Amino acid sequence: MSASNMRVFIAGHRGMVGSALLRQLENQENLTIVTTTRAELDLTNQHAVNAFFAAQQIDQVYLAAAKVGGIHANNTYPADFIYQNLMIEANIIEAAHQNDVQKLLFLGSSCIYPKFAEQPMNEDALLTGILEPTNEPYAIAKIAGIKLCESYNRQYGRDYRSVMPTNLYGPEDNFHPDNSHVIPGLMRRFHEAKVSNAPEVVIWGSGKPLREFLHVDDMAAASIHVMNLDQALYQNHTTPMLSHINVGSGVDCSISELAQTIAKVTGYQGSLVFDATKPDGSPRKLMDSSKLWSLDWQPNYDLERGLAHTYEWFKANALTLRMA
Ligand code: GFB
Repeated sequence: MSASNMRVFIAGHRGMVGSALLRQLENQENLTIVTTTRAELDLTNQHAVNAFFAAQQIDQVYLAAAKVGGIHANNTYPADFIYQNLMIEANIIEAAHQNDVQKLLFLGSSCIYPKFAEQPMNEDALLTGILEPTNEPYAIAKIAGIKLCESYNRQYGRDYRSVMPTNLYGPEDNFHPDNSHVIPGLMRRFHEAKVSNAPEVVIWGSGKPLREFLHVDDMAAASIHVMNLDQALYQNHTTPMLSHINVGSGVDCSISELAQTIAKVTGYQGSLVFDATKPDGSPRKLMDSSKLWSLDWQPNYDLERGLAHTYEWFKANALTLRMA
């Protein structure tokens, strides 16, 4: 294989992370980006995924396809979250191996770590305690994805790597009023409250949980960085059975502070009301990303600038927002 004909498959290129990867990779020289839509290829269908890989001559895979959602969606559709994610990752990883794809990057989630993991959570916290119940099925599927990569590396000598993002936000997020994550959910609610002059905006839960957020363009840059690390360097920073790397901003804030920042960014001046009947989820999720930082990567956006960028995108795309 020469560098000039490297074919890179971005699975999930219409999602928030996949589209950010596409924006950053599509102008790189020596790469041909391969994508496919859900209508063309059902990633939960093993036969179809095998046929796709057999036809496409793929050299590298970014596995960014997943069924994702916020706390309400995870709690309401647990079967969809565990089934679809297990199928997508098992089908793609096995088909990649069968078709001799040597390099793959799997994208996981910070919810793989135990609910009461020591903070900030480092990679060693995996499988040391009980998970947060609102997203346990999704987390189990993502843990299985890491273990699939490690198992193919150990048994077949593959170079399948995993990155665990903290809570992400940015362009192409899902702005559904109920099924989204907290940033798109609140951004939309504050925007609509501003437009309609509503006196108050409701925030789910107590406002006390602490979350770390990362702009998706930083996540895409980190993913490409980890994919391109020299294999010996990657292996020096991981072990065969603990091979994933955290990707975070290193800064967390309370949901109440987040809501105030979104109010500022959107220009909403009414009151904030907390609905304690809604679940809080994990009390705190701050990643220890020092491993990645020691591998020469740092995030670019701070939260307020990232939110302002996302709000500009939201207003420019208000008529075509994804709401799943
Ligand atoms: O973003 P979120 O759904 O993700 O919720 P998790 C974060 C916090 O924000 C929770 C509160 O304490 C919510 O109760 N919150 C307040 C809201 N208002 C809202 C709102 O309007 N919408 C939403 N969604 N939350 C997810 C997992 O957990 O994190 C997924 O369910 C995934 O599996 C993702 O791992 C990264 O951080 O609680």
